[in-house]
Amino acid sequence: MPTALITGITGQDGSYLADLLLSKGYQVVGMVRRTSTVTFERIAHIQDDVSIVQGDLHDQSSLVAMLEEYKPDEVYNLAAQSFVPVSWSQAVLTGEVTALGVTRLLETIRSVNPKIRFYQASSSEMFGKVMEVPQTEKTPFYPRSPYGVAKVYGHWITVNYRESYNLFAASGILFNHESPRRGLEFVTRKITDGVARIKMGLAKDLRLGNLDAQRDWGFAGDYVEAMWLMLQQDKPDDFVIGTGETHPVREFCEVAFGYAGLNYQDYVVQDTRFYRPAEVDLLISNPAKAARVLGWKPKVNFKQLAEMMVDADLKRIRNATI
Ligand code: NAP
Ligand code: G4F
Repeated sequence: MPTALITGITGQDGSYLADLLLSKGYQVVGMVRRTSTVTFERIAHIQDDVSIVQGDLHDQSSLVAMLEEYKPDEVYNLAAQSFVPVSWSQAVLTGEVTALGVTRLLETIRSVNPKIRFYQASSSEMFGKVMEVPQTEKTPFYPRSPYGVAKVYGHWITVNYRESYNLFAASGILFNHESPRRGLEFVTRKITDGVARIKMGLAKDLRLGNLDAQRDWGFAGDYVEAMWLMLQQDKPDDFVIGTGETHPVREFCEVAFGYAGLNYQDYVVQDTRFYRPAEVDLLISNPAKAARVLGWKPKVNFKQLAEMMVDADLKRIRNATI
């Protein structure tokens, strides 16, 4: 039975990846950082099936101890400070975790067991002010936030350790992916949570920032499959993962509110507090390489994704108000 270690198992992607790996018969080890309250909401349903280990991407010795004790065959590095706006207010922390954290983990793999297969969670935010439409594995990077800059570092250090030390280190350049487990501060979930609150009479409006930004949104459950596929190949490589479609935030509002029988224009208020110092205006992937080499294709489309998230938030808020 192979063993996989997931950093960031308590996050959106970590929880879906753990579900997937357990279904494939893996022994799953999840690294969690010490917090004063429990953050296991997304993995509550599998808590008895995974091994939880304390560790932090800031702390090299915790990473060494973890790899020595659990001896994973695969390591998925999903942990990060992942919220773009916070990367301006906590730029150094973002660099420490999201950029240098990758080097700490790669150094640990190199010294403890260089045969470990490593996945790095890279991001379409690296394309930022896009140099090409659509974006492929060859599109140059132009990050627009400290988060994007940190992810560029994480990507290149992964490539560099692959080339310098012959590690099996793959980088997945994933476009935005969402789900009912998405953090409430990200725009899609903020919208579907807002729709549910307004529908249930708990809120009167929803304050958002730039409605014209366009994103290539897919379903997180589909994207973790691509992560796993990358580590099953004969050789490590980089892959763009997305749907190949782009939609403005405004359209996500239209679909999500419309599904609940509401008109978004009656409720959405634009608030400059949610604008960013530098915006990423347009992201759209060309996932042809993933289709060709990995045989990967997304299964959930834009409308199904928005509706799935509205359904889940309506159910959650109804249950909470009973
Ligand atoms: P998420 O929900 O924000 O989860 C982030 C995870 O990282 C959480 O488990 C968090 O732990 C953990 N973490 C943060 N700082 C840490 C530290 N210092 N040490 C150890 N763990 C730490 O993010 P996600 O959406 O699942 O994304 C997973 C990864 O993919 C991230 O690296 C993100 O940057 C990247 N990515 C995401 C997308 C997307 O659209 N979702 C697209 C491209 C790339 P707590 O639970 O304790 O906070
Ligand atoms: O949902 P968002 O916060 O996601 P963003 O910035 O695209 O980053 C996410 O996707 C990346 C992949 O491309 C990941 F690497 C990253 O970790 C994260 O998961 O914002 C999407 C868009 C932005 O253009 C933002 O300006 O929505 C716009 N927006 C408009 N109003 C808003 C809001 N974003 C948020 N969070 N909150 C708003 O009120």
